[in-house]
Amino acid sequence: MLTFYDVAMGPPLHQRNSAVNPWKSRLALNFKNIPHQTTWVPLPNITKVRTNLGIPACRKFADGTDFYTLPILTDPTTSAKIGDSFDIAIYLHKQYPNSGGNLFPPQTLEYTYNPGVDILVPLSEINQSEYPQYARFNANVDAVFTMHTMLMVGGMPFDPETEEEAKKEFLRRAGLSSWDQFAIGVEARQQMLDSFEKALGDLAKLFGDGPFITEEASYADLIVGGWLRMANRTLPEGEWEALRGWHGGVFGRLHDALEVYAGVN
Ligand SMILES: N[C@@H](CCC(=O)N[C@@H](CS)C(=O)NCC(=O)O)C(=O)O
Repeated sequence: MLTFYDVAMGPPLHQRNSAVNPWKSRLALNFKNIPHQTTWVPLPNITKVRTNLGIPACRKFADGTDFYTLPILTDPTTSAKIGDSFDIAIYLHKQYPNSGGNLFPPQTLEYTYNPGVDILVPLSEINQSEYPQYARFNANVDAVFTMHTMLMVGGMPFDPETEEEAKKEFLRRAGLSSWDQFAIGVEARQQMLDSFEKALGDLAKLFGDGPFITEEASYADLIVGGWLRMANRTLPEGEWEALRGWHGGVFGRLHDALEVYAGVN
C-alpha cells in the first residue's frame, strides 16, 4: 500500500483538505486507480516529517531558506519517496502504466499567464526533463491562481490544535504581525475577484465546452482541478458559486467531472 502525505486541516480531516499540490496528487492517485492510504500531517510538523523521510526541500522561501512541503508519496514496493506533486504524477505514470487513465497524453497545452509582477510565493519548479508542455502548463496555472490566493487565505480551515502556530508561521513569511492584516476590504475584494475572472479567461478557452481540455481527462485537467478543490474549500460560498459560473461554467463543469477522483482514502 502506498502512503500519501497530505496537510491536516480543520476537522474532519477528510472533508477539509484544502492544499492545492496535495490535491493534484490525490486526484492523480485516484485517476490512476492506485490503492493508497493518507497520512495527515499538521502544518507545523511538515519539516520534521519530510526530513525524517530523508527528502530534501523542493521549494525555497524568498530569503533563500528551505521550504519543506507536501505532498509526499512513498511506495514500499519500489522504496520510492517522492516529494513534489509533478514528480508524483510522472512516477505514477511510469511505474503503473497499465492502471487507470493516461496522465500524460501528448498535447500542446498552449496557455501562458504573465502576472506582471514578481510573485511572492515561490512557484513549483518547472521540471524540464520530461513532459515540458505539462510542466509549463503547471507553472502558468500555479501563477494565475497564486496571484489570487489572497481571496482564499481567510477561508483556510486551520486545525484548531495547531492553528495558532500555523498562523504565526504564515505571518512570519508575509512579514505581517496580525492575521487581520490578511483581510481585504469589500471593494478591494471585488476588484480582486474581477481580476481573477478576467485572468482565467484564456485558461477557460482551452477547455472549450469541457468538461476536459480534450475528450479524456489528463494531468493538465487535474492541475486545474486541484486549484478548484482548494477554491471550493476556502472561498466564501457565494464566490465559489460565481467562480463555477465564470466563462460559461467551464470551471464548475471541470470540478464536477473530477468528483469521481476526489475520494479520500
Ligand atoms: N513544488 C511543490 C510545492 C508543494 C507545496 O507548495 N505545498 C504546500 C501546500 S500546497 C505546502 O506543503 N505548504 C506547507 C506550508 O505552507 O508550510 C509540489 O508541487 O509538490
